[in-house]
Amino acid sequence: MTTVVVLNGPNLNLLGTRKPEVYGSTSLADVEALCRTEAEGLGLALEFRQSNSEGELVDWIHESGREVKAGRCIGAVFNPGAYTHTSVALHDAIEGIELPVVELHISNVHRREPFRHHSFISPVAVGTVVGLGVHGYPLAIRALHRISLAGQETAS
Ligand code: CA2
Repeated sequence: MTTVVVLNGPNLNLLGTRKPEVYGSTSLADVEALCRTEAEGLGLALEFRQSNSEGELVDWIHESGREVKAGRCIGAVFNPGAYTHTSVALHDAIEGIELPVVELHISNVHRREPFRHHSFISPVAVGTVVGLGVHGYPLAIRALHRISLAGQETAS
């Protein structure tokens, strides 16, 4: 079965425990359940991961990119957390392995502090979902699925 990957960066394991005014009260386990329902409805398997380590996220991006090349994965929905605004390494990993990524943010980063307005990920993402809360995750999965189907049409 073809897989869709959902990667979450630092501190997203705290989702639902603090800052509900910014991130809502849904836990990361609830987000995983939302994603699984969406993926299964599209006939996809779900690989859902979270890490507080930049290097581990780089490794998962490489692994996902290789799976896409092998035709076993359609790409990744990626909430890089605060690494969005700092990480050249994550930018280079996505670009280097040519992983189709939909960048996702739960909050509307453009309405927040100026340091959240710049993303190192957006220039190497196929698209972004921003500020729609946790319901952005299933939308992003759906978008990746559409994009992968469109790619298959142009490839044949
Ligand atoms: O809005 C988003 O999804 C963010 O990627 C979340 C990051 C933040 O640094 C980005 O600017 C925007 C932070 C994730 C931390 O999540 C927490 C959840 C609950 C309590 C504390 C942190």
